Amino acid sequence: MAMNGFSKMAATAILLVLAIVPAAMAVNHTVGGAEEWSSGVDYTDWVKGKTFRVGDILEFKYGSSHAVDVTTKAGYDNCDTSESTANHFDGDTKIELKTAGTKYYICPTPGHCQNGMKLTVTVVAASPATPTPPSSTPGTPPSTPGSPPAAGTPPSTPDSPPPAGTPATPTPPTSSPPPPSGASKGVMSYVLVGVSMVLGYGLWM
Ligand SMILES: [Cu+2]
Repeated sequence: MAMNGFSKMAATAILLVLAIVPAAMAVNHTVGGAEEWSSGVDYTDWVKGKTFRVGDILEFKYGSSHAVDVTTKAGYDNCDTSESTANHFDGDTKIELKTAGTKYYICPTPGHCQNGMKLTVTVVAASPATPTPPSSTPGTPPSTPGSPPAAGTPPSTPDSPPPAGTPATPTPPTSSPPPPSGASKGVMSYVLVGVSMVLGYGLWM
């Protein structure tokens, strides 16, 4: 039953790593790139080719003549500030994209929105699955690369593990290329893998 404990430990380490990766992929988008949030920038052009996911950040950087209004489609289309649901004017506004859907932002300074200082982005689900276009049906499940081993099945263990109580039975595993000299060494390698993954996780953070 010792093998079970070790494989559980390794599986836990793997799950920890897998759980961290998507969180690390949240992106901070500086609106307008180097041109930031200002007059004379084509924001429909800036949006092209970019993917905005739930959890990403839109960062608006701008001078004191500008501001950011969160608005509706009507507010965006008509540059109508009476539609605004929030107003930011601190010069460095970070807006987290909390839900999927289409978002609308305009500069409320008179004339700026009409001259193109307006932004709309389509936010998609957080999972890094297939980048589906916004209008298609969001029914495709996230595609996992390959087929992961079933839970509880330790990777590359000997087909017939030694019975508990006889630790020194030299049965080399058939699936791993370099056969260790004993079953106990095989167990030790699993411990080392598990420990190094946990250590790597710790260093990574
Ligand atoms: Cu402006």
